[in-house]
Amino acid sequence: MGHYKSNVRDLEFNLFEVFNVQNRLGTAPFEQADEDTARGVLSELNTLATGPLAESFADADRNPPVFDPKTHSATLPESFKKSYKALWDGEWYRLGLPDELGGFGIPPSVQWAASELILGANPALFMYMAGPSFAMIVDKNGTEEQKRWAQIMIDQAWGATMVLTEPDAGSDVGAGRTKAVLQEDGSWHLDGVKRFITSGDQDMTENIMHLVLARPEGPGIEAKAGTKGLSLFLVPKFHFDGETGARGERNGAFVTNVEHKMGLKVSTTCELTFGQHGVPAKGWLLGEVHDGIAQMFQVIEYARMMVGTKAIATLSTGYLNALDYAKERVQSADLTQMTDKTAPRVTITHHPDVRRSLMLQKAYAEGLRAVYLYTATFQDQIKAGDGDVKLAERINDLLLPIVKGVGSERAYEQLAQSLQTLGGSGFLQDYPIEQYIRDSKIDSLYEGTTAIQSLDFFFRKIIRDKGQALGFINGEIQKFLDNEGGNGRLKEERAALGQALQDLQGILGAMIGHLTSSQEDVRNIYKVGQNTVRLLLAAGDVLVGWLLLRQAEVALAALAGTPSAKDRSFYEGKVAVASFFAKTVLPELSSRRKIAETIDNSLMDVDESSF
Ligand code: ST9
Ligand code: FAD
Repeated sequence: MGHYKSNVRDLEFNLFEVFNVQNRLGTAPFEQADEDTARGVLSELNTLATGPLAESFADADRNPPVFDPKTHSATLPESFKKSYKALWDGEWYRLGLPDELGGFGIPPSVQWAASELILGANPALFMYMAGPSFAMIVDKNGTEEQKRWAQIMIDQAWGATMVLTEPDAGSDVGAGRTKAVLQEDGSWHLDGVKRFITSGDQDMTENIMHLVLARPEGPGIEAKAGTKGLSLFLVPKFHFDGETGARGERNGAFVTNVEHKMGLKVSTTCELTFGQHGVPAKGWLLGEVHDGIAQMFQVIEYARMMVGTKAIATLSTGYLNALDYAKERVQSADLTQMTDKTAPRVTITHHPDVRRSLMLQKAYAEGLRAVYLYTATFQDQIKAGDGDVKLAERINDLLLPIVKGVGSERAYEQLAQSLQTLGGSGFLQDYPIEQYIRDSKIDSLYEGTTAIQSLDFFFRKIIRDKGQALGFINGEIQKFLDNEGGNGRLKEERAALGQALQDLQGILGAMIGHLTSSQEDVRNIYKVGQNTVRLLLAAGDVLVGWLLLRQAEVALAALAGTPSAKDRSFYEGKVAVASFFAKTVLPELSSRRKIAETIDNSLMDVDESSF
């Protein structure tokens, strides 16, 4: 048995019993796929993920890529290359592609469910497979010639990177200094150093297309500060024939370092130096327009969804590994017999605290899975073009920082609980959880740290949106609260959700008050800044609580029928976890609200020397 424990039953439950994505299947633009096709995709990919993809997970961690500074090249472990080949040969890169570029024609919700299987088994594989997805962005924004390049990127299985970060420009992308100087032939020469570039080099693909943000310089080009002064350039590792893709001379973008990291070691994190090794780093402006940050955000939106799904996938396998261990591990007597030294020893699942911890892991693993799949249903709507697409876009935008920010924070926190379930054994490399923790820490850092997600959530997705998307979600939760579904069995839980929703509104209300009052006293904005992560996590908990209760309602209806014994356990687990979360986590929002409402600026008054 490999390390990866998937949960296809829960994926299918979400897709076909809760969100009913089958209603869109079989009709344009998803006419190629029906429910059986979607189930078939999950089943086939699950076999691959739990087998050949998971196989190299530990080996590639213990034998990470080797960097040769003389040739500027990184060599990946053979075991990992074998897994990558299995993934590529199965043509799974087609999952996210539109029909015209050779996609499978399945909706995003099914794509992301399928992606969870790859991301849980061996996440770096997914990242190295970014070429076709990034080609999609090149195709969407590119000139006719660049659209042809996009097809070449897919057909010839190229790698691709997103290149924003510099030593002095991390969260603050607009501080980037790498420049691009216009040449007479219409191309650009890039000059500068980027760092932390994922998949910057590897020895699995013929070529790599770097999507690089740089500051354009040339006659008639107005220099603008910040992100709005950045343009997006296509910079290949090797020059190529624009018609056939045949590889030419080496371009002047060289990897000059590969970082040594805490986890996710097989994913190369590279320093990428442009135009400083005697060869010009030639690039081409994407779409011939200076609109770099907006174009790059098309990539970032995919990548943020991916990072959240990765974190949640890892938490799920962490929980399931912990659960299996707990069912086998015998230790101590039942608490009711604690004074009887001769009492039989029991499996640790009998101990209330182990149960508490396992149920909390289950709540976040399954609740957050529901959050990312719920988000993906709006991507389905956008792709299908039905209903109020503009609103669906706003809702997707609102939910992305929750998928990414809350997904990564809660996954890392709960994975520590998964490890704890194994006692000292969890600390050993005999079990995968220590690697899960190391590999998933990055998820709260890259693609915008949690603080950045929380600022995005409050300022852009709520305030700038004038609360339209939030109003929709609020309305959906309120509808659920007003509904009598669940045989009256979820009354207490509904009340807890209702209170949590009010508390969330209270947190937001306090922050809006502070924002408004900052017009009189600018320092009041600090009170907002102290609360943005609190708001993001609280919103995540309300969403998790609501979606778990929606699932419980579906489960209760199924239990009223004649489910199989296996399904009965599954559905009873759904009711139990929803109830547990509503009663033990949602009440915490009241104290978080109190903190938000009474916040002052004393924190900001503490002198740095007193920290
Ligand atoms: C990184 C990569 O960390 C890590 C992993 C790489 C893995 C690669 C592989 C991925 C594979 C994925 C494939 C998916 C496959 C799918 C297949 C499916 C099966 N939304 O607020 P302003 C734009 S990379 C949209 O003034 P500042 C917008 O154009 C490094 N757009 O910002 C806006 O203009 P306007 C990641 C947004 O103060 C303009 O920016 N680094 C959004 O100038 C300016 O906005 C980071 O993420 C948004 N949410 O700059 C940096 N926000 O307002 C984090 C902004 O007119 N830092 N725009 O619309 C930030 O995000 C900062 O907030 C900042 C601030 C840089 C945006
Ligand atoms: P900083 O921006 O210096 O942040 C330090 C701390 O300050 C953080 O806690 C942050 O939350 C906080 N902070 C900063 N600004 C604010 C603020 N305004 N308000 C509140 N708190 C704030 N980049 C790419 O371009 N391409 C890649 O492929 C890529 N892959 C990566 C892979 C790995 C393994 C790593 C480690 C990084 C990768 N990155 C990549 C870079 C990544 O996106 C950045 O590390 C990230 O955006 C944070 O930037 P920073 O590390 O400079 O931290």
